[in-house]
Amino acid sequence: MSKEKLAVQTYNNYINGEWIPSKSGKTFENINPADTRELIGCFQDSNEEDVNMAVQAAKEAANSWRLTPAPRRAEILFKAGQLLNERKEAYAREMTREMGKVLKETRGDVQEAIDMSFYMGGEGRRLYGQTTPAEMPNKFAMSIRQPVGICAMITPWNFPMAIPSWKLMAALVCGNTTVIKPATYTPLSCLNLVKTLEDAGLPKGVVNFVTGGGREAGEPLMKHNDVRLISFTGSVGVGRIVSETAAPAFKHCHLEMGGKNVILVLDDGNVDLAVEGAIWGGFGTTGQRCTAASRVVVHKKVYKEFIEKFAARARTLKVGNGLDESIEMGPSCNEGQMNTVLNYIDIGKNQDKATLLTGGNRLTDEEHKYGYFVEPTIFGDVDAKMRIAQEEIFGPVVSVIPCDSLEHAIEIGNGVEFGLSAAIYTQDVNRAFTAMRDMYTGIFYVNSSTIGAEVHLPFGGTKNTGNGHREAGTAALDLFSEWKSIYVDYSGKLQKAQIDDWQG
Ligand code: UN1
Repeated sequence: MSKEKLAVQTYNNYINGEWIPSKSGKTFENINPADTRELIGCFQDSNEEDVNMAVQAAKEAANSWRLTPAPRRAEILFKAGQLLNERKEAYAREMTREMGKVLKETRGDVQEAIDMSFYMGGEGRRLYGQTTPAEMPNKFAMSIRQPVGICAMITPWNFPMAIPSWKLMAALVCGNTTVIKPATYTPLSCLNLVKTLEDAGLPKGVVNFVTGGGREAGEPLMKHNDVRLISFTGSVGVGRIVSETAAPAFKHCHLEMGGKNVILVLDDGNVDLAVEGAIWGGFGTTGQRCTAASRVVVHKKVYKEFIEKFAARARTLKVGNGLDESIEMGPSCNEGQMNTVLNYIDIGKNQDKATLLTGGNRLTDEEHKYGYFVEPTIFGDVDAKMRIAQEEIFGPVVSVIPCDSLEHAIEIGNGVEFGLSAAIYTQDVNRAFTAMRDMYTGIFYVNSSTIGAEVHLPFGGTKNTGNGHREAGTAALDLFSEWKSIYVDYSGKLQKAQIDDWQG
């Protein structure tokens, strides 16, 4: 495929309904990780002053947005969903160019934003609370959702439109105003989402978009006194900083962090299906999903068959520029990430001393030398305690660990610091239900890979993956709204709960 060239463009922040440059006067470059000679565009290197303006705009818009009926707010989300659908192909291509994942997957990323727009649009006519009996006569009791306030969002580069949509759509339908700061590697996809909301008729100030570094823009955003909620998706290290930053003012804090997800393949599992699941979970999105299957625990009876087929299939994967429809795996998203991956491969070989079954190298031939490409890599005979089996790599590296039984598989599966997603391949319903119950994760699949969560179910995980919250599904409404319990006494007298006998 011929290389697509865009005239280099400078993109602005979106504050109070205006596309404006940063007060810093500085920009940063967004580069194509499949071909670093290609500049996608320049984005604003924002600072505290820009952040303050964005939060101020969100503050000024808060009251009228809060008072806009939720079904009316939702109409804008529906419209945005329609527009995203019309623009899907163009946005997917831009996303492949800035992030690297293949077109099929960037179309999926935009689709996830479309799904979330419609799903949360539907919530505009629900946002259910409870009505419930009161304990005294002539008294009415109910609970309603109210917005939290100004929500700050800090989003990652691996799902550059889907994850911003999870946060924005839920926050908006609940009546919050927002400031979003996307990852510096993929600002264009988030900008496209914000632009779509603008085109769908979102009033000024309701969503504000600021690009820039974590220290210069992210930190002042999180620390701002007027921000009530911080929603962050990213690494455990940064998540801890976010959590500590939120704590002194008791800001709501939602953290979605790493994973070391596992596929369990039992001796009665369909091995060919499990191989396909491991390929998709391990190498889809170049292994750069929080939900990626970076460990496969395989019963000894089928271990040999599994690793042979798995490695053989991995060797056939076509690695390259994701804009080419025949490519199955793109590059690492940036140089730092690629170096992390290469470092873990080195650890696997030289420190852990696992068996390298396939891959292990950066691709440096003519086709790949300008990108951050690493071969699909599989380690076999991995011990569950090795670093490659414990630490999140976020790249195309899978560890295969032998096991003796279902119980052993579950023990290995749970033996990591994270708890996002797990899967089992078995034909035995008893074993499937046992694993479903005993795997301590937020997501679980039977006879399917660890990736592929749908927007209407809760998304998130246990242990170091999160801090107890979930996004997507109705769980996201609990994140982006506060409960208010309301008692209406129409008895015309003072009735005292817990004190009065109901007969008065
Ligand atoms: C992520 O990996 O950060 O379930 C999000 C999935 C996608 C979302 C992944 N729908 O793999």
